[in-house]
Amino acid sequence: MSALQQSVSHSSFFSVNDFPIRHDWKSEEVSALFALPFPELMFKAQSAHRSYFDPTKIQVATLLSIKSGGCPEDCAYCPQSARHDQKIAANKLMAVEEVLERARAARAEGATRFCMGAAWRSPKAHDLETVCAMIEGVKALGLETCVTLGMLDQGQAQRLKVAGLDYYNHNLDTSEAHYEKIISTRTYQDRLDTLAFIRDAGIKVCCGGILGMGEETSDRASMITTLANLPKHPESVPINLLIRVKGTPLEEAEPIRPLDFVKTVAVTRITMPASYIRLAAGRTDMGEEMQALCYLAGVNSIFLGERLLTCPNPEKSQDLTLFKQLGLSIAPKETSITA
Ligand code: SAM
Ligand code: DTB
Ligand code: SF4
Repeated sequence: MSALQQSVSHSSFFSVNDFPIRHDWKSEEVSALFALPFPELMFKAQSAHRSYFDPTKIQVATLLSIKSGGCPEDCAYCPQSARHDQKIAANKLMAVEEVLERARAARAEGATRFCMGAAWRSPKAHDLETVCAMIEGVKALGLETCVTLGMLDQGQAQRLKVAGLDYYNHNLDTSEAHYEKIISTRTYQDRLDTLAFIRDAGIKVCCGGILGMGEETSDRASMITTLANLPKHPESVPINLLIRVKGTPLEEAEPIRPLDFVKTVAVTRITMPASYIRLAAGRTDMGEEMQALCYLAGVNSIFLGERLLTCPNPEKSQDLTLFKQLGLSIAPKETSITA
């Protein structure tokens, strides 16, 4: 038993040996998890969660949009695309010192990871250098760094590693089959290539998707199977609930049923037991009960702070009140066996 496991004081009937890290998931097997009776699914997910983590500890990250709007891509969910009606106004890349000021404030509020997002198809060379200066400055404050800048080539991934980047966020967003209904300006394979460059450069991977974009259960199973069968599981898996932003092609999308969302979290937890699962966008449309069920199903990370990139997030005080009600607390850095 590792020192970390010995230090975990929560009760668990299971150990990591009961939930080995696997990369050979069959899509029928993942679909069968979705079909389990809800109590069985939740028991399995909680058992997996407790084998690797203290279920009372929630990692918190802060998100900052360092360059908003004017994006040339056509992602149907995104208010930052220049191709949709009522788009977000395009602005310039923030100055390094302004970003560091925001990072200092986030650190003072208890964040351990600072994530910076830019509405780009892929970064231009001079912009990448500015982002590298931001990464160096944020790291010097003692925070973990994460950026999401769009597609990368091998050299760009290596440059970010040299700057000291900890995590890169790049989502698959949905299944390969459903993908063509959502984005036409880059392919699923483009995304997988970027993920491979990030991994090969030695940067930790943050990769997940969005639920509620008109996909079927089989699409959710397929996306999870692809993620779980990557050569290494993403260290962070953000599960976003679609924010149906006015003026985007998905503004009228049929919402996912709340329990189907919870089930998807549970299947993600079972198949990638050692990864952080982040309940990312869309929490302003969830009640406390749904968020509590997500924590029970294996969520152990959220964005804290009243803004995501361009959309609202719950008030910090609201999240802390819910934590108190549920007996949850903010996790210190690096509490998983693999992260
Ligand atoms: N431009 C970069 C890219 O696409 O990789 C980085 C920023 S992009 C906004 C990051 C992620 O935010 C997307 O991959 C998507 O999963 C999520 N996202 C964007 N708009 C969303 C929405 N309306 N609802 C939920 N998630 C959303
Ligand atoms: C992720 O999967 N979700 C975050 C983060 N990665 C960068 C972004 C959510 C964005 C929600 C829409 C907005 O605020 O513009
Ligand atoms: Fe651009 Fe990223 Fe939004 Fe797609 S998700 S339109 S790439 S900012």
